[in-house]
Amino acid sequence: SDALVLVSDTGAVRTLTLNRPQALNSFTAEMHAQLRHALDEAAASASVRAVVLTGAGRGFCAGQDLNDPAMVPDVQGQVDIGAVIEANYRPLALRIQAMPVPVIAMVNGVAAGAGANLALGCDIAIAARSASFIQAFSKIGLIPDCGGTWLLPRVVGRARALGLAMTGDKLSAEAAERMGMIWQCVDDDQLSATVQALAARLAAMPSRALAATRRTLDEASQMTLEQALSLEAHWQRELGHAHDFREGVEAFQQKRAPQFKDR
Ligand code: T3D
Repeated sequence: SDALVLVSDTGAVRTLTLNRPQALNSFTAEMHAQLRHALDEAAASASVRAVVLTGAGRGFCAGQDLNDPAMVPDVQGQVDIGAVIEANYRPLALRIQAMPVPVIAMVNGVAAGAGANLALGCDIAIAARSASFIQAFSKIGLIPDCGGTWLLPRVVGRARALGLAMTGDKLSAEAAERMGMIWQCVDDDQLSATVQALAARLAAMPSRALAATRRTLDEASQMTLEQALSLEAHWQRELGHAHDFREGVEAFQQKRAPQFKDR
């Protein structure tokens, strides 16, 4: 297929596959545009209740395509990377944080630069044992982007964030699991089944509450306890008026499986 992002559904789980395997699924402007479109479509489809993001071939995503025309210096020898960031990486990171359903990164291979932070920005990252994570930015004179400066210290703490970002060293999936950077590392031949099973489980859960959980955790990390308690009260009030809460309690009382539908 010529598509740079492949879209496929299994039940309520939508899988988006970055599809430039010859360049380890590194980002061109066109792949960014297709991914934005695919995320918007998934967000707007009531039948989609979980999204899996993965890569075709042996890599997950190698970050910015360093051969993209946008990377070619102008006559002054300069590249406007700021424009690329504003046009492409900012909207991508914000879209993922705003998804109304859980987003799982299925890290099938190397995740470098913005590709690593794309994986970390998902709600849950599960990596194949042969996969790896590289904060490659420092090697080309940049800082972590695609939300990396915000995400990394939160997920691994300042010391490890700085160590990873300054050295640009490759971190194995096992080491990433040990330091709490990802949810789980699994054997390569178990990756797809593990992720699809988890995605199907999450798809059957109350989507609106899951999305509110992500949002509240992210916002509360900047707050005082009092502010976080107010934010919790706000969301519990909202969710308490919704179908899924009534359904969850009723199903518990009736000892049956709940049928959630809010999104
Ligand atoms: O606009 C901006 O620049 C700002 C945005 C910044 C965001 C960023 O993501 S900056 C960081 C950019 N990414 C990198 O610096 C990573 C570059 N890639 C690598 O260091 C290595 O490829 C890997 C460590 C990821 C994997 O190494 P390895 O040995 O497994 O594979 P390889 O042979 O290096 O790569 C395979 C092919 O993919 C190769 O092409 P070829 O020679 O077979 O035709 C390679 O050139 C290509 N490739 C890999 N990464 C990129 C890429 N092509 C373009 N851009 C890439 N980022």
